[in-house]
Amino acid sequence: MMSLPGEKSLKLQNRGVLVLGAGRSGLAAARLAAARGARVFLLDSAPAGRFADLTAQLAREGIAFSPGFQGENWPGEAIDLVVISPGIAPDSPLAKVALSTKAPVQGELEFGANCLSCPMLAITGTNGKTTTVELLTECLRAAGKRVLAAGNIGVPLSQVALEQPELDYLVVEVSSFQLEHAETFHPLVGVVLNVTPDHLNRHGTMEVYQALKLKLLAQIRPGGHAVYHAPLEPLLRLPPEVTPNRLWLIGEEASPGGRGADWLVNSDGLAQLNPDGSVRKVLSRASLQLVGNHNLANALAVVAAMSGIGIPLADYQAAMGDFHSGPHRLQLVAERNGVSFFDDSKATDVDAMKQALKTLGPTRGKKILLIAGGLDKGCALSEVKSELRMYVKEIFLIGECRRRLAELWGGEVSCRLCDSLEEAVRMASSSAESGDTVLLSPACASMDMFKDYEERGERFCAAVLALPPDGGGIVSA
Ligand code: UMA
Repeated sequence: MMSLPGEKSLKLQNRGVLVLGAGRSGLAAARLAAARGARVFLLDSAPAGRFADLTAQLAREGIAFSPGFQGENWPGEAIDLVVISPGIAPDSPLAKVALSTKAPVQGELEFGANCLSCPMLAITGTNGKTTTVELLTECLRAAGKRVLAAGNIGVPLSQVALEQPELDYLVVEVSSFQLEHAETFHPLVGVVLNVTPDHLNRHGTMEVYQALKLKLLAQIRPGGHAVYHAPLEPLLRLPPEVTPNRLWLIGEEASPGGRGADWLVNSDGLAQLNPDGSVRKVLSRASLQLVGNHNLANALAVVAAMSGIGIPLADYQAAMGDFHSGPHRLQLVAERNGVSFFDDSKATDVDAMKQALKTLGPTRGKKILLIAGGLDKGCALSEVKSELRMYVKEIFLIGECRRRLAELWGGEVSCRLCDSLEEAVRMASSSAESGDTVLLSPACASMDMFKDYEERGERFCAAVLALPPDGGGIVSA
């Protein structure tokens, strides 16, 4: 019997495939395995009622679905491969079911990738992944390449494999959850933008989280390119025949391991550092719509990745210049009586909040009224104290961890507790004076009060637009 993992085109005919989790990834993986002739079993621990007509629909597709599965052992037929959804934590009962089968386990991303033949450009990092994936996809498209974005951005790789579009490249957003099971995922280009504390409630320690992120670079295929934030260099061991592309950002002090970088964000914009130490300007800040050094670092990663695969800047420069980051990422929602309202609901960890304060703060002074809080993901929430002290006038706290945040941050800036996001918007707006900025940048997950960060951002925008117009009224951005 051949071994399944790692084969580029998995032969699944008549194999027993157990798929864990019936969300977007699990459903796509189950359908892909079924389409390739496997006997497919799909488990989910959520109650059957949540899946309405799905069980009958899946049965018609030849997939045996068991919702409400609460066991820790697989009681059924022989299994050759387990495919696990990213949301299933290693200590959960369903992960134990995987072990009980004794079959190899692949993450959904890995499984989907093994059923695809196009080269993959994979991007991970704590913050900026989605923006970078979108920007790289746009730039490739502008350069005439057939390309799609997939992975953590919302489209499972199994779905792409099922639809088999003709592609020159697939740009893949990769999360730390997906990297837990990804041993046979070998991208052509791997990008690690940054690694700061996040998801520690799942991974336990920063060391585990960091090692997962860096695993992406260790798995780049020969002849490939590694793009990474230069200070990560001492922690890396790149495979032979992989070209390093180290990114260096303005304001960073010591050089990594005494060595230089290859690409820079400096005060002018994006630049390349030649081996002789000379600097070649690539793009000016003024030529980009993206704002903030963190976004310039994302653009720099794209330039490095494009250079790695041999696409010249001239082929995509206009697309890069026109690119705006997506909704809920430091987006100006409205201006009202001289007060600006920014939606940064995507900031679900403390580093993202720091970036928002560092982007808006220096030009606005200590004039930010910050709305923060939600579900604590185990981030080091005290690490933003100096930015709060420098740029924030008052904080309005929402969600499950609001009292703890008030204790942590109350020594730096005055904090007020709010019962809802709408109340926080009203309170911040009545405290604000002309020239101030009301910023939603929660540093926390949203699931205690909302479906996801998008719903939180939409509710923020609606609350801003519903504010009474007093005097000047609201000018929508
Ligand atoms: N489930 C169980 N048992 C468990 C946990 C979950 O049965 O112990 C079931 C749930 O009942 C549910 C299903 O598993 O029916 C959900 O699976 P999932 O959580 O893996 O979610 P998917 O819908 O498959 O979406 C996943 C990613 N979700 C997570 O990683 C949590 C999506 O990323 C991704 O877009 C999608 O695959 C396609 O690749 C979302 C995310 O929040 C955006 N990612 C995290 C982040 O960005 O911070 C990592």
